[in-house]
Parts: sequence; structure tokens; C-alpha cells
Amino acid sequence: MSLPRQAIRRLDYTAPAYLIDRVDLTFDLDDTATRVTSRLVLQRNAGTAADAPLVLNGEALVLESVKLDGAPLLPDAYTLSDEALTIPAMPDTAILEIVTKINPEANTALSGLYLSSGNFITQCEAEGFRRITFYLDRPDVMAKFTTTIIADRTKYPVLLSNGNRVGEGTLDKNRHWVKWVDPFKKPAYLFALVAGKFVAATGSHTTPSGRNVAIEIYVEPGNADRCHHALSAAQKAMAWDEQRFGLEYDLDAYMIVATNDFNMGAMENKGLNVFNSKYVLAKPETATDADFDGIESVVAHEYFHNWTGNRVTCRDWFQLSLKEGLTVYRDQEFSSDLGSRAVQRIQNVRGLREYQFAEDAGPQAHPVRPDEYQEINNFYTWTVYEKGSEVVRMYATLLGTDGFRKGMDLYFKRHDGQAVSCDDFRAAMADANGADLEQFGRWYSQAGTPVLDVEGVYDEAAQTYTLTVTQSCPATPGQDTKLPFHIPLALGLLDRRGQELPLQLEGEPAATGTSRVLALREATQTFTFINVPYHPVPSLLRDFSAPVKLDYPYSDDDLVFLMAHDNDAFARWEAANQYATRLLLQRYRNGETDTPAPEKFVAAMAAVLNDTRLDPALAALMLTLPSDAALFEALADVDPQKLCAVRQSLKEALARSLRPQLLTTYQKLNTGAPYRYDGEAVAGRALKNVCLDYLAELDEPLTAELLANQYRHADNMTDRLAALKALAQRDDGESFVDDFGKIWQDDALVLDKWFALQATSSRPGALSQVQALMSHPAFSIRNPNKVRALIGAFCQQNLQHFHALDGYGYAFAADRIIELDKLNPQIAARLASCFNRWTRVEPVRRALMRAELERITREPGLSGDTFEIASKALSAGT
Ligand code: B3K
Ligand code: ZN
Repeated sequence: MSLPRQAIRRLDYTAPAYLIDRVDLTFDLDDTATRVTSRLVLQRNAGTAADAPLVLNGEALVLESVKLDGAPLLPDAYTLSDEALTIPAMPDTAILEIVTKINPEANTALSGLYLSSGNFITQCEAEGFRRITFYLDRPDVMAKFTTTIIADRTKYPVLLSNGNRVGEGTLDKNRHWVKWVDPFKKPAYLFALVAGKFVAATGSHTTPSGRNVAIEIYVEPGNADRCHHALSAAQKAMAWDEQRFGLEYDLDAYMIVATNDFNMGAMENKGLNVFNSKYVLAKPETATDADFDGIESVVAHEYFHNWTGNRVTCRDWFQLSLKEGLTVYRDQEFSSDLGSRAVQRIQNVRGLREYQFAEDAGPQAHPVRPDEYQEINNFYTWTVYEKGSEVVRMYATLLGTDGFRKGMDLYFKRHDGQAVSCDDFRAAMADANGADLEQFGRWYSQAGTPVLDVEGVYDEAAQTYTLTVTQSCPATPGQDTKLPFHIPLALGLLDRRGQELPLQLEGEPAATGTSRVLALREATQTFTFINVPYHPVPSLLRDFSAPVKLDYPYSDDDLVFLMAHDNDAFARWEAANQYATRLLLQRYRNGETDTPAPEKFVAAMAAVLNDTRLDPALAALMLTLPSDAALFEALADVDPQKLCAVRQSLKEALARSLRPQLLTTYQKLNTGAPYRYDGEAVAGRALKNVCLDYLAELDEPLTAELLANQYRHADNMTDRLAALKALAQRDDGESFVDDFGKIWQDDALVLDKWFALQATSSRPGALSQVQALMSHPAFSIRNPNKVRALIGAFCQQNLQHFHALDGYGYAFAADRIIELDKLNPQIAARLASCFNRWTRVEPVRRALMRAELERITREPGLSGDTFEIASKALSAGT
């Protein structure tokens, strides 16, 4: 709930004046008055002046007492502000005992210690620990923690914290205690405490060195039957990290707690991960295939943080991508190894382009390692996470799998137990491989999405093919000019029969394979391939080898050819995606909403449907039209409603032209076989439901029947929800939506799907419906999942209604941002990003959006979180 603050700058970093070796915490839990006793063993850091004050961070705390080396500190021996406890005179080493009182029930920001469904939960990253007790709340202060929790035995039978449980006992007045010791040094952001009524689903894993690790998943009573998938994901993640990176778990137990009230997906606290229940609980009747995939990757992500984040952590928050980019890369690799690598890659790239490219092109653009922030919680971004993971992927692409592993090994050898920087990671990669990665560092310091302009010239007489690659990068806030990046460009050359040509560059003695990675380092570079017998079609940026935009003047025929023949699955999908994007943008510019789909495009899509050798999951992705949001990014002065209408009309036109093939594929895949969750079954459902989604565009009795049947008879949520989504867009769909809401009225996670489905409806009256649903008994503005499902989905995914020309969508968003800001600034600030692209819409809407942004920034008492986002958005218009 902070006020707008001064920017904090990366270059102002200084080492901490004091270090903390040990922390002993005692929590006497009470809903409104929890007492926290903290005993800190401190020492002055080497090189710090003897008269340096000790400044401990603290927020929303009531200080009860402070003792220095056993003696109470008189009020004139310290100063207390809203943000800190300062002790001006400190000995070289000291023991400080601080007692504070906090009110978990009043904590609606869900940062620090709070209550969720009657249970105590903590969230300390990034700066939540200072809302628990006064502390050096920065990641480079690493200490050994012990935690004693005292609480009512009936209300809070389960008491958990980091590390290993070393003791427990009972006290008077029906109270009990448990003591935990974490043998590993850690920063305060990894501290966790959980207390409440939980049941545990348990499993185990034995590490190669013989340690038997208990895996315990704590959930509310009644949910134990939904933990199987998360448990097995944890086991798979442990085995994968051992095998792929030689990394073992290091405690006796790995605990996960699921909670309903959580600001994000999950949190990697040492030994005690806290998860949004959305990323733990699943069974086929309640969770979709996408939910199952999400659980697998989030469980893996948090588990992988134990090494990349916890054992080696960040020196300061500017280095956030050090742990997040790397851990996203690791979870993506895990999912690729477990499932389909191509599908995983395409899905990741789709997300990157839709959200990260938009961020990089907008008012919040920042480098992977930002240079300044006002509120660190605003920097858990697509850039830090997903672009950060692409940067890590590029090391692997440039150095090879073995080279990357060598770099990782050296990184852990050098830095285990330390708080380090992105430069340290890059140095480990460079030193382990004898590679020059100096220029590669620009990926961390320069914001914006680089553009590669590629030109290809075939010389038939000389049998050469010359590629000229020119790189550039647009200006971003605070960075007008950019220097060239070090970019891996993977490519192949195809002849007209679809055969891959051997690749030999001028000056090379022989061809080396048919797919290779060129390293770009200069603004313009030329590569001449020799012994090229035919005019090739280049397959460029294979596997999306760098987070860039690539421009090559492909003809429609080239794209159709690549869709059918490219060996690289990503490039094949990309050709389909580019072709559809091109067509949609043309139709938008020409205002075409009732013309048939061009024959060539229909034929290419039909070929995808008819290709029996194609992975159905890949076919499903190739058949899916680019999203409204992706198209939006390719245009200026956008009329979002026209854009939605154009996309919708192409979808309908395709459905009409492909009706027979869609129906055949649907019927072939709609086998009625009982639900299974495996790659093949998931792929089949994906393609089946893409077909159904197209068929639903056709106004005929047969499709109504297909939809109703699938909705009624599905034995799993994937199929049921797919049918319901299509039904909800039709005149005959209302009763199905009502039915679903009634059946699942007591299931919070399923009901979130129902809220989101209505919030994203393109049917008239969507905003009124969202407003009405805010009074639904299951809705609560205090619950982030509900806010995201209803309000977030409307503001961020319903382009049609959010951008209504009357401005009501914008006003609704601003009202909710202001309302939420008083309760939970992090969630309000996230929501405020729905205004980021305001300068890209046409002038009438632009003025409306600007007025709402101004209204938000003028709100008295607005948090620093929301102020930073809204004011940066506004500055894009100046
Ligand atoms: N490290 C946490 C995110 C914390 C967000 C703080 N606002 C989850 C993760 O990335 O794994
Ligand atoms: Zn993470």
C-alpha cells in the first residue's frame, strides 16, 4: 500500500552494511494479533564503516520491543518510520531480539502473513517478509532460519515451515507447537509458514545418492482425490533434474500446500512451496488437458527453483531473470521431454509473441535485466520470465546441449550458496566453453524485439544462394538506439520437392548437415551457400531460435509449400500462422467481412486436415487462426471491434468451405473411448475440439446436436468445456451455461471457468453480464482467482466488449482497478496493464482510454504499484 516512490536503480547497488547469520523466529498465531518474536545474530559486513546504522525494513508492523545483546533498547536508541526500524549505533556483532504484532486477518494484499479460507499462509517474495517482522529484506542477505509455530490445536492442527521438523509438543489452553530447522542459508523471500486444517497426499522419491525424499501435498479436506497428477509431476520433475542436470533434492521432505487465495501461480519457498490451488488440484471431471499441462509445468518450475533460485539466488531484484528466465527454460525443457517438443515450442512462442512482444513494444518495455523500478512486484513480467527463458535457450542453441550443461555445472560449482547476478551466469557459460559472450550481454541490457530483414538471392550459374540478414531494434522507453545483438539464426534450405539441401558455406571444405545455426553479430551480414543445385525455399528461424521478428518476402505459394513440407515442425506451423495472419490483415485493411476464404488458403487448411501423418496436436495448432491480440500487435490505429469481426468472418468462411473435412475428422476422433491423459489422447481431443469449434459456426441442426451431445455425454472437462464454449456463443446456448453454473456451484476452480467463459463472450450484453456476476454468491473481489476469471478475462481477453465504443468497458476497468487498489495493489496493478496499448487504438477510443488512465492516476492514495503502471502507460502518449 505504498505511495508512489522514487525509482530504485540497478547501478546504485551497494553490498549490505550488516549480515545476518541466524534467525530464530517464534510465531504465536492469532487471526488478528499474531506475535512474532525474532532473534537475529548479526555482524557488520566487511568494509562497512563502524558508525553505519542498521536499517531494518518493516511495513504494517506494530513494534512491541527491541533488545540488543539482551538489554532492552530505549526509544531514543532507535527510530521508527513507516518503512524501517533504524538503530544508529551498532557493535560489530550483535544479537537483536525484536517482538512485533501483526494482523493477518486485515491483510488483503496477500503479501506477508495472511488468512485464506481460515488457514494461515505466507507470501514473502519479493518484499513480503518485512510485513512479518523487521529484517534486512533483500535477497543478498542469506541466513539460517529456525521457526517455532504456536497455535490453537483444533483450528490449526497442521503447522509447517521451511526445512526439517525437529520437535513438537502441547501447551496449555489447547495450544500446540512445532519447531522447524532449515539447514540451508536463504534470503527472507524464501521464508514460509503455513498453519491450518489440511490433509496430505503423500508419495516419495529416492535420489541417486540414496536419499529418500517424502513428497507431501497439503490440501483442504475433501480435495485429496485431486492431488494425484501434481504428485506424479513432482516425482517426474525430481527424476528429470537428476538425469538432465545432475541436480538432486536436498531435504528430507518436499512439501506443497494448495491455497485458494494467492496473487500468482505458486511460490518456491525452501522445502515448502505454496501453490494456487489451480496448479495443484485436478481430476478429469474438473480439469482440462490445459489444466493438467499447467500443473505439470508449474510443479516442475517451483521444484526446479530449489537449485535455480534457492541454492543459487539473486544478488538484487534487478537480477530476477537469473532465476526466473532460467527456471522457465528448465520447465519448458521438462515439458518438451515429457510430451511433444514441437507442440510445447509452438505454444511457448505463441504466448511470447502475444504478450511479451506486446510488452516490448509498449510503454512498460524494459530489458530482461531492468535498470530501474518503482515497485519490484511490477517486474514479474513476460520479459523477465519468457524473454528471459529465450535468452537462456539461446545459450543452449549457441553452445549446444553439452556446452550448456558444462556451463550449468560451472555455475553451480562457483555459486552454490551465493546470491549472484546475470553476469555471473553468462561468465559461467562463457568460461566453461571458452566462448566469447561479451556481445551476448546485450540481450540483458537492451529492451525491444529485434527485427531480422532477410533477403535471398539465387545464382543459378554459380549454384550459390546468398542470404543477407539485416538486424535492427526499435527504440524503447529510455533507449533510443540499440547496438547489434548476438543472434543464433537456425535455418535449412528446401528444394521444390521438399528435400532438404546439404548446407555448405563459401570457404567450407564440405557440407555439414541440412539444418544449422548461423551466429549473427553485425548489423548486416551475408552468408553464401555453395553447391546449391536448385532455387531453394529457405526455412528460417527454425524452432524459433531467437526471440525476434523475421521478415522474409515469402509468396503465398512458398508458405503453402512450407506448411506441407518443412521438416521443422515449428517452421511448418509458422508458415500456416504467417499465411493466416497475412490474410486476416489484408481483409481487415479492405474491410472484408463477408467474402469467402480464398481457395488456396482453404486447400492448404484442407491438406492439414487430410494429412494422416501429421501429429493431430500440430494439426490443431495449424488450424487455429491467430488470436485477436496477436493481430492487434501488427496494426496501428486499430478498431478492435472491426478486427474481431474480420477474424470471426474468416473463421465462418473456413467452416463453410471445410465442412465435410471438419465433420469427418470430428467424427473419426469422437470415439467415445474413456478419458485418458496421455500425449496421444490429448492431441486427439485438441484436434477434435478445434473441428467442433469451427463446426459450431454453422447454423444447422447437426452442429447443434453435436454440441449438445458432447456437452451432455463427455466424461471429462476438456470435452465438456469445449462444447460449452461453443454453445455459449450461440442463441441456443444459454440453458447450457446455466446448467453448468448450477452443477458446479460449489467448486471454486470449475466455477472460475464458468466466470471466464461469460466474461469473454462476444455476444451482446457481455459487460452487463460481468457486472451481474460480480454479485454471484461465489464471486469475491478479494479472491485473485475470481478477479482474474471475471474482471481480468473481460478486460484483457474480451477485445470486442472491453473496447466498446461507448467507453463503458474502459470505465468499468478503471472502476475495478481503483476498487482493487485499496485491497490488493499487486492485483490492481496487473489489471491496469489492460490500458497499456491505448496509443495503438483509433483516436476516439484512444481519448476514452487516456481519460480513464488519467482518472486512475488522480485517485487519492493510489498505491505505488498501480501508479507505476498507469503513469508509464500515460507517458506513451506524450
Ligand atoms: N517466484 C514466484 C513469483 C513471486 C512473485 C512475487 N510478486 C513464483 C515463480 O516464479 O516461481
Ligand atoms: Zn519462478
